[in-house]
Amino acid sequence: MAGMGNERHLETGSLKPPPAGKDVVRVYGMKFCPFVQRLKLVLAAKEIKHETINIHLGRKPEWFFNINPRGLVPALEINGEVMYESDITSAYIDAVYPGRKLMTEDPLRKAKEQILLGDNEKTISGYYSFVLSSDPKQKAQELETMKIGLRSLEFFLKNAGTPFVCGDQPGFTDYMIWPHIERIDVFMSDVIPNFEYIKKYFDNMGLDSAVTACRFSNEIHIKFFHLNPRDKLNRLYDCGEVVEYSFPTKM
Ligand SMILES: N[C@@H](CCC(=O)N[C@@H](CS)C(=O)NCC(=O)O)C(=O)O
Repeated sequence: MAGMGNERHLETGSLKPPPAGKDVVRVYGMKFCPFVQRLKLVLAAKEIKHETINIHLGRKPEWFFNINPRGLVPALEINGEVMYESDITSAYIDAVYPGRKLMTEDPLRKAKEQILLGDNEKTISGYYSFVLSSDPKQKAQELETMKIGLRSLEFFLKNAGTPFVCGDQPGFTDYMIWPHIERIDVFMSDVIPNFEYIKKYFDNMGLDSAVTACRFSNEIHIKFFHLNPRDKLNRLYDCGEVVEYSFPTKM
């Protein structure tokens, strides 16, 4: 969807984009990256205008390592200052920009959400290892790892008694969790219906305007990822609509 940015993915040999204008929020992203999606969800929820420079992760432009030496997206650039890591950049945006405050303020609830995000790492690692493995035994193990994380989310939602992790509206923690839940439903569609509270949560999140703005159809997800899940070089980064930049990208 447009929220993720349809800008062409720049590759090795491309020209470095000119500096962003004063106070312009610039996101270095990749259209299908769930970590970029975290930041985009936060920007969408707070209705913050921004520009996107997409990076081909199989053939990264040389200059990108001067933006993020880790070579990862998302990266955020504002007035020449650069930050990276999806949770850190998202928290920065929430702290500094106007709009709905997304971070939970109550210290106890916030602590519980942070524990949940720790468990969510199991959901993420299990999910990736499951979809990237072709060994049935390993897949079964990874599914179990993923379920440890999902059980923690189920438990949280049941105890909280609220439609979202952050309460009556999706907040920071929801936007950190959602991108992988979206993908689990696409690539492992029989998993979420087994969790009563996560199923309701999934349906509720699907109605949120930030989620809709940053969500791809199952078909587009499958086209991008399943072409060859292990081959970063030949993924269809420019899958779907493509927008060209207003500045030159080639000599
Ligand atoms: N911990 C990072 C992870 C970001 C990440 O893994 N991004 C992937 C794309 S989904 C990436 O940039 N991969 C490039 C690479 O591994 O070379 C964050 O939360 O921002």
